[in-house]
Amino acid sequence: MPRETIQIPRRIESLSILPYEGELDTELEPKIPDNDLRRLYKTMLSSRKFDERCLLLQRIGKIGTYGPTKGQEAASLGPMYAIGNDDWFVPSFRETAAMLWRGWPMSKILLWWGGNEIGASPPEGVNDLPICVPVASQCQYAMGIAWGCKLRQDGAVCVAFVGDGGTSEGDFHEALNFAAVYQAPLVMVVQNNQWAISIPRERQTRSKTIAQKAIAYGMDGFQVDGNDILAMIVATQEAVEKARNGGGPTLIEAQTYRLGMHTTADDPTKYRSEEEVKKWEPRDPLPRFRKYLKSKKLLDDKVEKVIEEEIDGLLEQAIAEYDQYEKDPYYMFKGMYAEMTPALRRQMAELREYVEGGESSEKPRGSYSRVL
Ligand SMILES: Cc1ncc(C[n+]2csc(CCOP(=O)(O)OP(=O)(O)O)c2C)c(N)n1
Ligand SMILES: [Mg+2]
Repeated sequence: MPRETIQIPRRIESLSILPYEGELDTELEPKIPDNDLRRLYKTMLSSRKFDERCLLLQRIGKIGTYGPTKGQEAASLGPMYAIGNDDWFVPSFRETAAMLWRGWPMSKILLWWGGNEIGASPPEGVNDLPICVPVASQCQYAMGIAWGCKLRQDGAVCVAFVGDGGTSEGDFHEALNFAAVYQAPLVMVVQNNQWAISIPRERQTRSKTIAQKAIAYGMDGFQVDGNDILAMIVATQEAVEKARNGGGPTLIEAQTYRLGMHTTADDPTKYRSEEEVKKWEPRDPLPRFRKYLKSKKLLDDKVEKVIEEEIDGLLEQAIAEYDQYEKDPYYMFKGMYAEMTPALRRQMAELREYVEGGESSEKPRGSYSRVL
């Protein structure tokens, strides 16, 4: 048998439209109505302001923990513009901007981070799953949903999110392999923010890109500038259209950067350099999009002020709503199953004894802090 190079008929492309320096490539610029551009900007800014506020709320003990999304807003928001309400959105835990676009009230997102199950119930009228923390487990749900859409022939597609760290989990591989075999209408967006807590992208995989992993599954891969909302919209629109027309799944690698800490329990200065953060700051998706809108005369100081005031009002309202809910430290046990298991009952009693027993009581054996 001769020795030959196997030709693999798959595309891996990269895309960036909105520059952080230099000129816009007008040939690649998508035609998006002005009102939609403004709404996208408002959502992105809402997400940023919500993020800043959550950090403060965690510091004063109002929410348990929080995973900031600063710098990653375009990567999750862009794909949402490419789908309709009947399509499915399966998030990981850094998709605040996407959730706001889909109509999740800020108070609900606060409830989730505050440990209240009500924060996991999606708003009416959209096919969304809640925030998912067990890394990459959501890939399996997304694949099942996409396959279900195909079996039901309802024309819906599923857009799911996972992090670069999540790509090392078996769940990610199994979901993509299955989705490709069954040609399920799944668009898997990897938010490659360069870090999985303190593990850099280089130690996550030897592959040059995450997008190229698509080749092994037999699907197309797309490496996109994840801090460029226009590129994220265009890439997802193409993948969604293909999936809707029976062309199967696509893997989109959104190259982005976590400008903040992993969560409020993390200190990133322990493992990454200030120079690296400085390198990514000019690529921040928010000022890039703002500059674009200003160049199109869709934003000026007056409009911006109105938008900012509106968002600030919504934030205050959301926090006031959140404050009205009872904070129950035992909910993590009671809310797990319809009926508590003996182990959960035992753990709850142990915690209650510790909390109510004061200083002298023995510390519970397990860790009761929210692990993220
Ligand atoms: C199955 C599982 N293992 C470990 C964790 C703890 N954990 C939370 S986030 C995280 C890193 C995830 O990195 P990545 O997928 O790149 O997402 P990012 O946090 O960067 O958005 C880990 C290990 C978890 N939540 N779930
Ligand atoms: Mg990551």
